[in-house]
Amino acid sequence: MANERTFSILKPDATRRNITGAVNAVIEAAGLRIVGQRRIRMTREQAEKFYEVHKERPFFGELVEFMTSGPVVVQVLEGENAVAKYREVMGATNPAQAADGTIRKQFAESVGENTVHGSDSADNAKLEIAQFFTDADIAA
Ligand code: DAT
Ligand code: MG
Repeated sequence: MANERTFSILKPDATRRNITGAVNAVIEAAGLRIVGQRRIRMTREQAEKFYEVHKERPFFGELVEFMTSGPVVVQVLEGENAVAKYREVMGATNPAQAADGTIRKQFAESVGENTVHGSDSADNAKLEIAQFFTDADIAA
């Protein structure tokens, strides 16, 4: 698989605890390059749209509340197999099930407040990147 891009979010639990640099160190140590990065406050509309696929799930309201509860850092990551690689570096959704060395194992507080988002497919990565970045915001 050639060079690829994925979309990442450092969630409000990461900005609240001032660990965005520590998380970025794990990302970079894994060989992923941060080619776009911006710190924003997500609006309710942005969060609802971003997680639309989960809107029927019982945790949807909680998820939108959390994602709008503080600043987030949106990122474009680039590297070999970036989508799958970042999912591996993040670890399982539930930090209790995440493998040693993963971001969620090291830093996440709960399944709801799990420090990072990463795209689950190359197609979704393109859609998610386009929701938050223009080409001018990305420098590879
Ligand atoms: P992932 O973020 O690993 O792709 P997902 O797409 O299934 O996981 O869910 C999106 C987010 O929704 C997840 O990061 C945290 C929240 N979430 C998922 N399952 C949950 C649950 N059982 N209880 C509370 N929040 C949950
Ligand atoms: Mg997901």
